[in-house]
Amino acid sequence: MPQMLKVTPTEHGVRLITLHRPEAMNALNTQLLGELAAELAAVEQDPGTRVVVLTGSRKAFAAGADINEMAERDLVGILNDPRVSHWQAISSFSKPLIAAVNGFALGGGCELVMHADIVIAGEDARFGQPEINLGIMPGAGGTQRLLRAVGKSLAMQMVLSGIAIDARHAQRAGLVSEVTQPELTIERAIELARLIAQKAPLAVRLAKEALLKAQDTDLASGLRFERHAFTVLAGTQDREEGICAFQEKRRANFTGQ
Ligand code: DAK
Repeated sequence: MPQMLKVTPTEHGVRLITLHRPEAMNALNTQLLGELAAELAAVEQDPGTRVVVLTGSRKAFAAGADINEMAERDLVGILNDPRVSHWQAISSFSKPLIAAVNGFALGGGCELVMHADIVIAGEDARFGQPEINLGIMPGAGGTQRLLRAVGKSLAMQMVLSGIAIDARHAQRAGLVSEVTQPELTIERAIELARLIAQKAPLAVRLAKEALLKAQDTDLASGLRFERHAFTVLAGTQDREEGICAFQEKRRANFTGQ
């Protein structure tokens, strides 16, 4: 049973996972990251859960790695850090992941946001990579994913100065897709998740993979992957169902076959 997560049973194909470590602004210690990695691994095996919404509290999505825990680690501890494998497990999650962000998303918290496929933010959300203030730098993909998300100049500004940006700025820069009133962030993320959960699962999965490829491959290889994925989907029952439903003017009933 997770202790630092609240997990809402799957409804309409959507599972809501809430980071719950209120006494420390959801700082990501080894236990919390481990519970999250394990929960996502369980969702991966559950055909009934098609989309995950990940959120924190109104005050903080997550204020970064747990600084007190970091203080206890020396170089050997860092080299054998169990958090590395937890981060890897989180980054290999293949179903759609939507982050609903309110309050602070700092350091590892901002990096966790960037593991999500879609980010919905409350107006009061703040995104930042303040590691430089601790004499370190981002270590869970922050330099690589932030630059790809917001471009070189803003990524450099955020990582080198440690200054956070607000939700509107994050949206203009491409880190966030929609900004809502803070009390509506989770509701909007769930609405979007339910919509995606109704689509053909194989198409969703391959489309996600193809879009992620675009971030780390050259155009020719990306186009080859897209062509291949498109061809794979041509042989699915869900493609037949989607086209039939359109022609028969009814809603498609996708099965993942
Ligand atoms: N760690 C531990 N405790 C934290 C924390 C954190 N990151 N952030 C907040 N807290 C705790 C505070 O210590 C305080 O605890 P008490 O004093 O009440 O016991 C409580 O949460 C409430 O915080 P504040 O009193 O500070 O609340 P404020 O509203 O005044 O300020 C704040 C909120 C979020 C602006 C502030 O707490 C803050 O600046 N927090 C630190 C933010 C930060 O520097 N984050 C970056 C951490 S470095 C790795 C991958 C990634 C990373 C590391 C390793 N590997 C793959 C190995 C990532 C590194 C980081 O994220």
